[in-house]
Amino acid sequence: LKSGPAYQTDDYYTLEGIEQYLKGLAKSYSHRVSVKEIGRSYENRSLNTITITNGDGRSGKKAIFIDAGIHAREWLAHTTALNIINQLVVNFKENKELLQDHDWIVLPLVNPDGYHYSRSIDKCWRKNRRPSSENCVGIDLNRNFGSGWSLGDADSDPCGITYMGPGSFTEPESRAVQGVLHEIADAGRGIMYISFHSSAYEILLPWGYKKVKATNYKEHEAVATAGQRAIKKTFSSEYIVKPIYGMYVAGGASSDYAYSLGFRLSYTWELPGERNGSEFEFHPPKELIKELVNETWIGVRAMGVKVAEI
Ligand code: ING
Ligand code: ZN
Repeated sequence: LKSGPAYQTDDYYTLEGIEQYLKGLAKSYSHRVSVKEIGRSYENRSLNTITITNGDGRSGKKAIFIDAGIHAREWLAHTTALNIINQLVVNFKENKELLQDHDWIVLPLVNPDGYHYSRSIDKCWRKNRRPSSENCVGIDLNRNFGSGWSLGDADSDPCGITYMGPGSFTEPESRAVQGVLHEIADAGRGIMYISFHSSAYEILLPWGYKKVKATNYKEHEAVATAGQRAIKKTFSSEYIVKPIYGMYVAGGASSDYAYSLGFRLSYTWELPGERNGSEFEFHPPKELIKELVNETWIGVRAMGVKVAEI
């Protein structure tokens, strides 16, 4: 067996680096892994998912869908998703129980145009890169989904940082996510959705567009708490588990949409923005990448184990 590309922890990935990493894995582990283009961004970049199985050929397993980088500046999110892929593919032996009854599908880069812009021009860019008016650019993809679109904290000003767009699903990137979520949910396979953001150290539960708890809120809480506890035990970091609306009411978010489609569990995961009291918000120093992504993996893994029990 050839060994595939190693996950890089010494720096943030470039766009090309991410694509090469995914394609390299699909080549080296073709019996367990496949990469698929699910759409293209406004600037015509590929949006690639990687589907990870245990290679037993059983189809129709429940699927855990993870995405990252809806917001361009949240660099830790992209690399956290890549580490999860690495754990499931390269460290397969240690983690294969997680793939026994579930496939994992990961979209590590929802907003490649924004990420490119954030890496090269404006570090704090959040939205996509489609012109939104004569003078402004960008739609907030996490306000552009079709669940409670335009409600609450969603800006109708095209120049605003949380601009919701001219309608729901007007953006190629949110439409691509909609497509995969639909495909999984319609096949009755949607067990868990996690969307990575930063930087509030929180695991957020539905709903976000209204002040109502998910009907299976207890179950959501039980699975999230498994992650929270595992992280606390290993790293002593303290995540908060709460409904999205406990932070602020906002419509058009991806995790509300996934839940509305029938994903049994749906989370927005806010990664850490500080360590040992020093704040880095969206851009942790490179030296911290390894520790931070490993911390999150401990939590995601514990949630995967818990989901296998339900
Ligand atoms: N946070 C999310 C945001 O889009 C959120 C929080 C999630 C709001 C779901 C509404 C619904 O604002 C970050 N960090 O982007
Ligand atoms: Zn975000």
